[in-house]
Amino acid sequence: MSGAPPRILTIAGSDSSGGAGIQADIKTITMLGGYAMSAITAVTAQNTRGVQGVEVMHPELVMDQVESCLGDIGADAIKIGMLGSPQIAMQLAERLDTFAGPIVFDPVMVATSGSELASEATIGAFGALMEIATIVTPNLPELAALTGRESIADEDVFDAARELAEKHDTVVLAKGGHGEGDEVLDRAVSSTGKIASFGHHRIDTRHTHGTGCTLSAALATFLAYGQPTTHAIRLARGFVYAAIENAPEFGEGSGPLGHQAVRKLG
Ligand code: PXL
Repeated sequence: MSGAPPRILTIAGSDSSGGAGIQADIKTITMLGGYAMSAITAVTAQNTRGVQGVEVMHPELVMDQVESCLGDIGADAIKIGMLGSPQIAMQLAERLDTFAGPIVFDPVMVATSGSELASEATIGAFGALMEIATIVTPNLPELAALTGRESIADEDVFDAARELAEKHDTVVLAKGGHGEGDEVLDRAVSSTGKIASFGHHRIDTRHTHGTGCTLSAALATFLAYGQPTTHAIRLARGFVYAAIENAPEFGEGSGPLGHQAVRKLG
């Protein structure tokens, strides 16, 4: 008999098309050998073209799901994605303040298809979650929004990430997928000023729906295994890269990744 798998709780929205959100998280965690649990914050009717409908869960039901998981099975790491409402964000920040394991917070604002997934009020509550997060994983537009910038020039990414890391005493992984050029460059900054860069060749594809969810879920899983942060980032990026390479090319818009086809990382 093998040892018990690491337990990962994902708190995120449901994507009916299976490419992002809870569905991407569960596929990722499972493919990496983890045990996946979920607390659903919102249900979206969605496909590769966009979001056709959203219903946000009552905060009490979100908290009940979290409690049901943590109070019985327990978790070695938590991933937080789409939040649905400022009430959900605030109640989670309060409840998870005492969680002992790593917390990965993906500050989701907009879907790859361009549909909005967080209101201004919800984004206003992100600060409380960054406070309790071990690592925050904004893409470039999210990093700009969280640091009060219109947009972000390549040479300002480290400064903006450092600003956020120091303010909330967390690690910020600024993802470069929305940047330009043949290389995707992700940059990490800790609150103590440690920096690291992670680059790989940009795959020319429209099938990137759920890349952010997949990265943060993989990161939570590797941290749950006890991997040090920079190595967990490296491994998580390898999983996303391989899942993009294996995308099934479904749908007419921004298609899902091929989580199920990943056999080896990188
Ligand atoms: O990748 C961001 C994201 C998060 N959560 C849900 C989503 C998406 C993107 O589509 O659908 C539910």
